[in-house]
Amino acid sequence: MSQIPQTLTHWLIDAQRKAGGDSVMLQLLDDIATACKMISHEIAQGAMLGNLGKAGSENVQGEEQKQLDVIANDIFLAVNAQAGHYPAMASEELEDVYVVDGAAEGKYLLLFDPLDGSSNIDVNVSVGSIFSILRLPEGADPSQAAAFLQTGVQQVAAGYALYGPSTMLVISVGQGVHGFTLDRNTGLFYLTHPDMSIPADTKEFAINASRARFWEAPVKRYVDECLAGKTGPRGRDFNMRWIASMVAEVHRILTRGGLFMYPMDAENQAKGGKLRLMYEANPMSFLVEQAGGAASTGRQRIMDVAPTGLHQRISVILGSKNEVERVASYHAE
Ligand code: AHM
Ligand code: MG
Repeated sequence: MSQIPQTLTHWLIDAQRKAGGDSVMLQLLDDIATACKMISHEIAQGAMLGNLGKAGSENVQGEEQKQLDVIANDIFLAVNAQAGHYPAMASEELEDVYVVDGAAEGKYLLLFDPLDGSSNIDVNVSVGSIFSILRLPEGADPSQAAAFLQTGVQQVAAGYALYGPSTMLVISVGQGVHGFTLDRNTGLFYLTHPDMSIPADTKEFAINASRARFWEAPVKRYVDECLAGKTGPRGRDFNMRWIASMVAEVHRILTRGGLFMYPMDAENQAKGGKLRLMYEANPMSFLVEQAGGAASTGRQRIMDVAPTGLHQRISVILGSKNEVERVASYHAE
């Protein structure tokens, strides 16, 4: 009999057998996978479905919504509401908590960014979806944002879908990071990247250099030292990348290492940073740490930050451990 790669469903069954307990996590991740497949289809059809372009509305952050932001958000809500495991969800695209009808018994909370990097959609560059699953705290009211305001270390699962040349789902339930690739013919995700791990050292970093004039001194120092190359204090040449799609950047780092920074800068300081803690920074930090990397604000571990708001923003420095620690040490000096 010829060997076929393991499907996501079989991998989840295996993982549940090893962990013991009920099959709820299996169902939750299976639903996430379904939502991501549907979004992948919408994106892949691009202009043919008439989905590109602006939606003519703004989200809670005052950012212009693309049609696909709205479509992806609707798909995430509808698919993940069905099984009744989430009494409430929160999304980048919704100001308030979304209460799910008929799911009062649900024990989990879902946070997501349905379409991250959406400025890339119209130019046919990779985008993604990011999700974070939390337990509903005992006695908490799921309709209140307070129920969601848990530190990143309390996440029970997190992951992303990358809609790139191929669609991938990368997840962690706290036992390593595993990547699955969508086969468009069978509609199944297959395990293609088991046990993804981030090398501690790297010669590649990612930052939006157009913001250099706003950076704080430690970030400026780090980047200057990288740019100085072989003859500078680092004694080696560095390569730079910027896709403007965090999912694609984190995926590259999980594949071959690297450092990603969207640090605090003078222009974003009043907002707390650019990226959102609850559905961008925390789930990505969970994956990065599970893969042996590190994730810091520059001043503290991201997953230890006590959240104060659903849409709170934060400084993000993540990836290869030794480089994250170096940037953090520059902040400490
Ligand atoms: P979004 O959630 O509105 O798409 O914004 C998040 C994205 C990240 O994916 C990416 O790292 C960053 O914004 C890019 O920002 P910039 O346009 O400043 O380069
Ligand atoms: Mg986003």
